[in-house]
Parts: sequence; C-alpha cells; structure tokens
Amino acid sequence: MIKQFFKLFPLAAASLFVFAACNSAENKDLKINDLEYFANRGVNVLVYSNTFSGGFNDEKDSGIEIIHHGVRTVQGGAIRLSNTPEQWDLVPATTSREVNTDDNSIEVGLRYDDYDFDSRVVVTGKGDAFEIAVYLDKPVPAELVGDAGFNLEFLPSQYWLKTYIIDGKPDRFPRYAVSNTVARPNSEKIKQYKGYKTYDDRGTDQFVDPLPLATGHEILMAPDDPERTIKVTSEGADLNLYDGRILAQNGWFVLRSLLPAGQTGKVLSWTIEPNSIDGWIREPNIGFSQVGYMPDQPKVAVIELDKNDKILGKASICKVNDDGSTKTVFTGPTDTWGPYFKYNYVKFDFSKVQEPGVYFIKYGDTQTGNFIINDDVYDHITDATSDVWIPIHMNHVTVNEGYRIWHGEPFREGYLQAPVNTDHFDLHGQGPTTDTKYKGLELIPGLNVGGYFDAGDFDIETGSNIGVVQNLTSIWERFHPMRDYTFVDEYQRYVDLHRPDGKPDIIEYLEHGVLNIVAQAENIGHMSQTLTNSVLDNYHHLGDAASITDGLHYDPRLKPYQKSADGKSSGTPDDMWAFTSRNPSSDFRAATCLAAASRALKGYNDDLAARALKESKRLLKEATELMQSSGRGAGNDMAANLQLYISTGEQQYLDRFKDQINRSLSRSAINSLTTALEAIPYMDDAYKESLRPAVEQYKHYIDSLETDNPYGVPIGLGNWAGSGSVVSFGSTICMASSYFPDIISKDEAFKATSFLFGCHPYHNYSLVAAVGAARPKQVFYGNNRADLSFIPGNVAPGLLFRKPDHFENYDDWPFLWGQNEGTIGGNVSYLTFGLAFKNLMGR
Ligand SMILES: [Ca+2]
Ligand SMILES: [Ca+2]
Ligand SMILES: [Ca+2]
Repeated sequence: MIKQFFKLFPLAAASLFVFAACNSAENKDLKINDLEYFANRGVNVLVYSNTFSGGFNDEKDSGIEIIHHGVRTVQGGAIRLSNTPEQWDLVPATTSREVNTDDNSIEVGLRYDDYDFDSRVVVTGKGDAFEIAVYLDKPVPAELVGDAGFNLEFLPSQYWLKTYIIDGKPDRFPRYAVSNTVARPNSEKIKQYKGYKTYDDRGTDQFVDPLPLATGHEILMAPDDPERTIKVTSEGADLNLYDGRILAQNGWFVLRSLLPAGQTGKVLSWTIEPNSIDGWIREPNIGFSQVGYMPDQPKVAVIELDKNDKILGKASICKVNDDGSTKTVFTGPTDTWGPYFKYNYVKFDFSKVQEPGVYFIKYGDTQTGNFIINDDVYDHITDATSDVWIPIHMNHVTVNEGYRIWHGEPFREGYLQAPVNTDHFDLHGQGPTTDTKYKGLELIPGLNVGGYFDAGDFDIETGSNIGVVQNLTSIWERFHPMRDYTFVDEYQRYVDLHRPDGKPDIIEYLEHGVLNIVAQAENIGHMSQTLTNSVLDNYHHLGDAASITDGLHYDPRLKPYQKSADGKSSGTPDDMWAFTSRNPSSDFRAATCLAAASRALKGYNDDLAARALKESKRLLKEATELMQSSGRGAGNDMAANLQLYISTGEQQYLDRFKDQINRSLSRSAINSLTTALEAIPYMDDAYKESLRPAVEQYKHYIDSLETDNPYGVPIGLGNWAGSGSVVSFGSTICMASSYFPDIISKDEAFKATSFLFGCHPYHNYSLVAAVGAARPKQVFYGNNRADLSFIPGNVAPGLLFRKPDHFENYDDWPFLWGQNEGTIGGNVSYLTFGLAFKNLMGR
C-alpha cells in the first residue's frame, strides 16, 4: 500500500501520511492467529512469544517482535531503563501474558524486581496497524524517572542506508555508528546485570550515553523499501531514535519514548503501521548442496514455499555450457512433503543427473546459484577448518597469515586465582574454597601455555578443551591425516598459516591442547572450570586477543592504570582468572584424554607424552576416590572408560564400559551408538554383532526423521541452533555405515552434508564459512564479527528457532551467537565428521 502511494507522490509529499483506506480487495487486518500472534500478509507481530529469559540476558530476540516480509527486523519491544540497552543491562521479567482474541489484544505484565517496578504493555490490532500502550498502576519509581521508557529495536543491517522521515524531515539511517554522545557521572548509571560493568571508564567516573539521531512524534522508516516500511506515531511523548551501535557493536537502532513522571493509567501510546505488500509471496528458498554432488549420489533439493504460494509440479536442472550458454538437461516432478512450521515444502529429486559439470536448479521463475557435479566435490570440505579456523583459535601464541597477524601472544601476565564466592558472567563461579594452595588474586604460575579459545570469546573452557584433545586423538588414531599446512613453534610461541613445517598439523594441534591441560594438572593440581576474563568489559572484547589485558602483572598496591617503576606490573585489574572449584568428573575426563593423547604424542613429544601419562594416572586415582567418597560412584563416563581400557588394557575399565554401554543402548541407541561403535576395533566379533539391534534401531530413527521434517536430519528447537546435532548425526551414520553397510547405506550421510552446505530452511547458504563454492554464509559470530566478516572453516549453529514457528539465520548481521557463533568443540567435531565422511566415500 505504501509503495503505491509513494509511486504516485514524490518524497516531498511524504509527510502527508495519507494512509488511506486500503484500496485492495485483500483484508489486511492484523488479527491474532492460532499461534497467538498478529498476522496479515507479510507481517507477523509477536508479543512476548519469546521472553527475556535466555542465559545471557538481552539476547536481542525477545519482547515485541516483527517479522516483516519474512525477516525478523524488529524486537526488544519492552520497558527498558536506558537509551540503548546492552546485553548486560537489566531486562524485565514477564509476570503474565494474556491473549484476548475478543478484542484482538495481547497484554503482558513486566517487572523489574530490583526497583519493585511493574508495568503492563497492551498490544491491540487495529485494522492494518497496531497500538502499543503502556499502563502503570503505580507511578514510575522516583529513581527511574528519566530512565524508564518504552523501547523498540530495529535491525541495523535491514535499515542502514535506507531513509526515514521524522515529522516531515527526511534523513538516512547511518551505515556506521557515528553520532553524538554525552559523558555522565556513574552515579546516574542504572546498575547493570548483577552489578557488572560493560565499560571501562578509565578513571573518569563517567559513562557514555548516546544522544538521539532524531526526535519527533511521527517517523516513517524505509519508505524507499516497501518490505521494510514502517510508520510509528506517538500520541504524546517524544519519539527518540538512537543508534545502539555507539556503545556496543551488536546494538540495534532504538526507537524510544520516556515514561512520564507521576502518572498512572495509560501513560504511553504508540501506533505502528508496518507496510504489507499487496499479495506478497515469499520467494521460494531452493535448498541444495552448495558444495555440489558426486555423480552417483542421491540429489534431492528441498524447496521451501510460502503457504500462499501455488505448488508447481515440476522443476528443472540446467547445465552451464563451456561457452556460457545454458541448457535444460533434466525436468522432473516435485514431490509435496507438506507443511512444517511456517512454510510448505516440496522435494525435487534429480539424482538422474550424473554427468560431471556445472549446473543450476530452476523452479518456476526462481533459479539457484551454480553447483558442480564431480567425483571430487567433497575433497576440500575440512581444509578451511583445519588450516585456518583451528590454528587461529590457538591461545598463548602469535598467529600470522600472510601479511596479517590474527592475534599476538595473549595473556602474557598469566592467570590469577579467582577469589572465593565469585559469580561469573559466562555462567561459571568460584565456590567457597579455592581447592588449591593459592589465595584469591595470587598468581598461579605456568597456565599461560597451549589451549584453545572457546568460541567468539577468548576464554579456555576446560571441558571443551578436554573434548578437543579427545577428538583430535581419535582423528589421529582413526585417519592419521598427514596434512601439513600450518607452522607451529611452541618455543617461539608463533603460528604461521599455510606454511608447512614437516609435522602433521593434527599432532601439533593435539600437542597444543595437551600443553594447557597438563599445565592445569601440574599447577592447579586438577582441572579448572575455565580460565577466563575477570572483568566484563574484557569479556566482550572484539579484535586482537593479545590486547585484552595489558600483559603486566596486576599489583593492587598501585593505582588503577598506574604502571610500576620497573614496567613489569600495573594497577589495572585486567589479569585473567582461573576458576578452580574442583569437579572430579572433569578430572576423570581429563585423565582419559591425557591417557589417550599420550599414546598419540609418543615419538613426537616424548617428554609431554610422559607428563600427560603421569598426570592422567594421578588424576584418575584422585578423581575415583573423590567420586566414591561423595557417593557418586566411580567413572560414570562410558567414553572415558573405553579410552582407559584402550590405554591400559585393564579389565575393570572394560567391564565398566560394557556394563554402561549395554544399559545405555537398551535405553536408546540414538545418543550412545557412536561410543559403542568406537569400541569395535578393540573388541571381539561377538561385541560387534551384539550391536546389530542398536544399529537397526538407529536406522529406524533415520527413517523417522523423514516424516519429522522435510530435511530428514535432527532439527533442534533450542536457544542455540542445531548444526552440532546434524554433525553428530552425520558422524554416527559414517561410523555405522562403515561397520554395518547392510543396515545403514552410506547414502544416508549425504543428508548431513546437504543440510550443512545449503539444503536447510530460511536461506540456502552453506553454514560452513568459505566452504561451498557459490554461496557460503557471509557473516559469523567470530572474534572479527565487528567487521561483519567470518573466519574460514567456522560452522554456524545455523537455523535458530524462534517461537512459535520461525527459523532464522541472519546472513547480514553476525551478532546472534545462537545462529552464527562457532566453537572449538563444534568445529573440531565438524573436522571429525568431514574426515569420516571423506573416508566413507573413498576420498
Ligand atoms: Ca566462553
Ligand atoms: Ca604442520
Ligand atoms: Ca594485567
């Protein structure tokens, strides 16, 4: 509607805002549907379908949200206590949610416990617009007057460079955050989550507050893009438009009105008119493997369709000829799978196309990017992960690539003992004792060696690092990959990408992981939970890891920011902390991985292999005693018992493993089959045969996924998207098929690769950075996310489910970790899967 209006009238007339009666026959009323959100063509308005209840406070996916022509461009509609809230600013609890279809409204109760401050937000559909009204039974608490307001946040990547018109004045959303700010005294700052501070005030005792880009009563956003056009009108209060990226790169554009002081009842009313394009139908999303296909493999595209779209009976494959011309080489029927959450799905089988070459898919007017059919298309699927992503995440070394330093040597000052009774923002904590010989804030020597950054952040998650060492050992023992394109010098603490050094990279990566775990065992005495930032304003660091801390030992006798005369210490409390509360099951896992790693390191680094074995034996003994004395029973980890049996040959571990695996498989084959299969090379034939029923059960599970969803893989609906489960699924298939090809065909493994490489909901980009010739994803939540970029080889968690029916993976906005962050654990699992897959396919 708005589109037609502005076609008739040039921009100068825009302030007339003639949102005249809808002249189309289509009913555009925003009505509450069965899933309890407001919907009309191209517009979904969600009211607290997703609440502020994630593990990390404001995750930018809660409150009042708008999915506008298929893209979730608006969220965060809530009473907030600052102009541009950051991740660790307070969020309201949702105390009630009432859906009233009679008067087409949804009401939520919001509460800030810290201020005993309650409010009600009522959203009412009114024709093709909706009203947001705020009601107070008691006035805004005095200490929040001037801070409490209603905020609504707009996705920067969908609005930047587009225009807005506020009270008749046109302007443009900025591509980069450049706008005015003021510095205000800290005493005026609303406290942040658990009293943390997201900023370092450098001794000024002031915080930075963004000033509005614009102020008015009526704003028309993106009139130049009908899919994004929205008008917001405020009855009384000023509307202020802010740029949240000023304080935090993951901030959104924020529209905000302050709540008035001293008033009760209806204190605020906004009218919001999201444009709905007449007869809009979302373009079909043709899912296929961007990496391509082997000639004789099954090839099935899954086409995701708007429920208003007509299903076409046929689709085609076109070949790109040597002279650039194209030719349709195959036309076949589509097969309707049916509805799955928001969309309809059809499948298109083109397995008959087998001749090597360059192709694309055509469905109606939609055609895909090109893909390759050839024997070797999968040969390089793990190279970026192995050559680039993993070495960049090596901690305590400098990492160079060509002309670029990815990071210098981080944390040269080492790690301090975390003080007792300390909560941590990354979901850890130090208990009432240190469980070490160190006092709080005392230096624990020797920990700044080896290990891997966890993910988009720079901590060492000990549990993940143990898993990484375990997986790298397993990769080495199963596949013996001799790939050597990384130079690692532990003495120089220097890593250079793409430079062979005569040593297999996997062994070097394994050594790097073991160095930190052995250092923890030797210096702490047991495993830490994590080695991590002590202050929040270091935790959200973006850029070079070596610049997070100042490299100088913290000396509390100095003033903040003061350096000692000898230049070796500073008064800046930025040193990293070790959280050392003892968890014997962690020690048990460490013992296991060190026993396994010592096998692999023998002949490569004999000294480290011997230290690893020594610590393994000690930790195993101590952990077993601790677990027994705490009544937890010894060795509840069947994978660990298997590894200990392989390392020691001792019957007790074999007995325990067999007992556990039998019980676990009888409950369900789905979670424990991989561990059971891993044992086959070390067991007799009878053991292998005993697994047959479990493998058959897994085959039923694989088949059942064909009716669960159109992609035939496990699709997670949690707050962290599910690529990891698809990788595990693929790994299990590869191993099961290699031992039981009569039950599980190797063809099943292509379901996992296809999904990861583009055959999935929302868009069809490869979820692995830089892998997938025509269209890998462009942005990931790595430590370079502020550049809207990626680190090659990263595997995105992928399709994040938003309640009640929306899958999402932003590819122009990296900052939602549940969609776009990769982890060291997840990416090493992908490497394991990729190598197993290539092995199975004879590559
Ligand atoms: Ca972390
Ligand atoms: Ca190497
Ligand atoms: Ca320091």
